[in-house]
Amino acid sequence: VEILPVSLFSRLKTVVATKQSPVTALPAAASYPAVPFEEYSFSTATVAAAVCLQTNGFVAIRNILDETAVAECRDAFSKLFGVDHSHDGKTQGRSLSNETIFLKALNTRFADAIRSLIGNDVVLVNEMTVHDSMFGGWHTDTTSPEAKGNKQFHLFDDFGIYQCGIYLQDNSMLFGGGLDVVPGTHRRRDPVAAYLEWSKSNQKTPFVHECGSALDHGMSIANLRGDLVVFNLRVLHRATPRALPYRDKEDRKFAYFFVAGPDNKTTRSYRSWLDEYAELQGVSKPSQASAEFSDRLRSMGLRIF
Ligand SMILES: O=C(O)CCC(=O)C(=O)O
Repeated sequence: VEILPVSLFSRLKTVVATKQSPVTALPAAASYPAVPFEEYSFSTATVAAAVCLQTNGFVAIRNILDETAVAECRDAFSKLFGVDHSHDGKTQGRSLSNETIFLKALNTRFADAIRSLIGNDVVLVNEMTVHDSMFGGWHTDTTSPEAKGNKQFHLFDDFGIYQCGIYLQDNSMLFGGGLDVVPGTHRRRDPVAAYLEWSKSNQKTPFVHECGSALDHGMSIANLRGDLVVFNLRVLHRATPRALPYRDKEDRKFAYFFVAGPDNKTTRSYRSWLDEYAELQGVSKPSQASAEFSDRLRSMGLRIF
């Protein structure tokens, strides 16, 4: 199967996204059909994979890291977070002191996949994290710019900023380890933002729970160790929950998350929002990348932004 050529990619973008349309935020739908495994899981980022991402808001690409790389990364994660896996979730953003762990995942297979899916001008936003045993509930990643920052950049039809998660274990019903999504919700109203808007409006009518029907249709993505899962920041998602304590260190959930988008006005607006939000929260922004980090990205035709 062929890798998406640039010319095809631009055509696809024209067909699927056209010009910036007026702000859209459809209400929750009555139902959200589950996407079969064969339709969201790809061995390479083909045209069909890019269409899946645009249509459903997510896609999985197999084996971005091979077994040796996964084992090395798992080892580096347990050194970074500590060998004891009985604690609650921990996360770290990129900083000068932990950069080497991020470099382990940044290979040409990853770079080629995100270029094919997002576009040749793709940039990595300076928002990348490593997670250990994080099991957050249903949410979108654009609630805060909408509800706290009053931003609208993510509400246009052609919004295309993504989380690129690399999972270091198989997703399992027992121990989690991957992502649940509600397909197609990246084109729908963010239920949490809708609720926050309602709660500020002093309305006398009760809030109509937009989430309800959506969450009945959540599905787990069957990712394996080393797979990349790319999902639109607007799609309703959660970490696949864990039902049981880990049996041993191999069940422990480790994952990378890189935010990536095209080098355009929307991605710049999102990047400014991240700076604004960090200031609002009184946290310091991630530091500049080292020369080694930037060089590695450059060697793969990527940039940090
Ligand atoms: O841990 C996961 O699999 C989900 C991560 C997540 O919800 C996020 O990055 O927003």
